[in-house]
Amino acid sequence: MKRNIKKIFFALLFFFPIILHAQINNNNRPNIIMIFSDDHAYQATSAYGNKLISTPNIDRIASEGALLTNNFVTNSICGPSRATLLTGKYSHLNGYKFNERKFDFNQQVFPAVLQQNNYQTAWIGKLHLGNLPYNGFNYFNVLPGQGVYYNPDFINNKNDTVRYNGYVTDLITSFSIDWLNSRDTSKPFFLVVGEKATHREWLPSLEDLGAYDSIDFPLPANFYDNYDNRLAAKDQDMTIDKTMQLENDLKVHIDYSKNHIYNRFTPEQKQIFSNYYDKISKEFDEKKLIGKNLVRWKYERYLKDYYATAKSLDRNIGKILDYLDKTGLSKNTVVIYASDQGFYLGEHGWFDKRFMYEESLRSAFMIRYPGVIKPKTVIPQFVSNIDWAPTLLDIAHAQIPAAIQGISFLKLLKKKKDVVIPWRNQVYYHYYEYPQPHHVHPHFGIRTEKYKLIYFYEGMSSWELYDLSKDPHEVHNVYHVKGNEKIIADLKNKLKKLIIQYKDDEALKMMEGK
Ligand code: SGN
Ligand code: CA
Repeated sequence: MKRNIKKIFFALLFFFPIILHAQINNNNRPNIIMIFSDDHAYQATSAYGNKLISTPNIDRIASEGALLTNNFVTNSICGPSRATLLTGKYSHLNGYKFNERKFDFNQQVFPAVLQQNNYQTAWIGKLHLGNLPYNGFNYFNVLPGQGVYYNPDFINNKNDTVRYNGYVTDLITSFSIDWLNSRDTSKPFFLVVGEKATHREWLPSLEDLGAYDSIDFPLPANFYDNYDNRLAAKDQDMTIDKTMQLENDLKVHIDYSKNHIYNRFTPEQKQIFSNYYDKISKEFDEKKLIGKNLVRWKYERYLKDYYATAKSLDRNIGKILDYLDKTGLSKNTVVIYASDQGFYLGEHGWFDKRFMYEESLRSAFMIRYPGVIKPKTVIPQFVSNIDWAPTLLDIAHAQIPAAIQGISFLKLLKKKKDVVIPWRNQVYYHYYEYPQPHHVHPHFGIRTEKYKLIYFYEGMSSWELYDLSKDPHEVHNVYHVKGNEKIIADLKNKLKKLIIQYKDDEALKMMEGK
């Protein structure tokens, strides 16, 4: 007995400093939840100033923390944005330039560094990297590919594909909360809640169908853009007018037997869904719209479905925030809301993304970090999605690998008033996927505070210059306007420096050939 007590005493003596050390370490390391949506335009949130709809739960993250008003992506599509999130690198260095490939998880991904720093990590929901996240994640339960909205399949980390009954955003929330409840509480955690919403075909939870039907959404100023002097903009395939489909996108006269999305419905779900969309189809038939009236109707229907899908998303974000409050986790948990890229809500007459124009170049990003970020902080500095990984590592007190191309913006978030922090005032962009889908010609370019210079190189050789201070809607390409030669030379010089800094050899060759 005595010997046992002695043993326990010595064991405690030995382990106590380790336990204490781990405890101190963990106390300094906050939990991190990144709610990462898909195609949710920053201009579709009330946090970023939309007054027609409201996203109270998303807004809560910004008002209790910081809103980043100039957060840009490096390549505005889904998979590449996620690859950049994981690696802190541009597409040409992480190897993921296009959607629908297989992301190489053998390379360094920042959640693996978090794991080395005692974090427990999980990705739940949409991943869309053509691969499973076996490196960097202790747990995953992800949608195959794009996933579907109703009664979706998930692939779990035992590699089983399981179909669940319910709406995708609700399921992702409940799986996330299940994981939080079952996690190892001795460790800090990093959880990505990978949302499918608000991706095309913009399907809300059944309870939100028609949520915005009473609102007439005004057309954006450049809705009827004629794409003058912009070859690539003229040549795209992403207009509400021609590309957006009445059946697949706007659910007019759905052929339920043929459509893989809807043949998962239970009879009850189908009833609710078709009750709503049958009315829309009837209205469509009765109106017999043509020309501008038809386009306008499509635009309205598009936004009504899109915003209703965002409403389901926002409610689910509220559930996560409530869970954190109820469990006392809010105090020591950083919450981020971001989207994988921006999206067009009728600007230039478009939906989708890809172009280096503002609505798709810029994405939502807000972060709440109690006790560290003052409520209602606004960060106007130029931040990029290459900076997300190093910032999260910095928050976790982990070392940032030298190969990461971005820089931590934690110091901007913590900033005291009147302290000037030197920061970049330009960003570099490079988009590749062509011709399908949407026929957007590959391009690279630079955005400064005042200007944007873009070079479209595949299938054409075409430069564009915008003075954003005079032309925020980017409809006047002034590249060939006399008097701009000096501005262009200066921007090309800056662009080339960025290309060299970020080691984009392919772009450098093109710049040197010019
Ligand atoms: C699908 C969509 C496209 C969209 C890409 C990429 N078509 O192909 O409109 O651009 O995904 O989106 S759909 O008819 O199948 O919905 S991304 O967000 O994954 O990059
Ligand atoms: Ca996306």
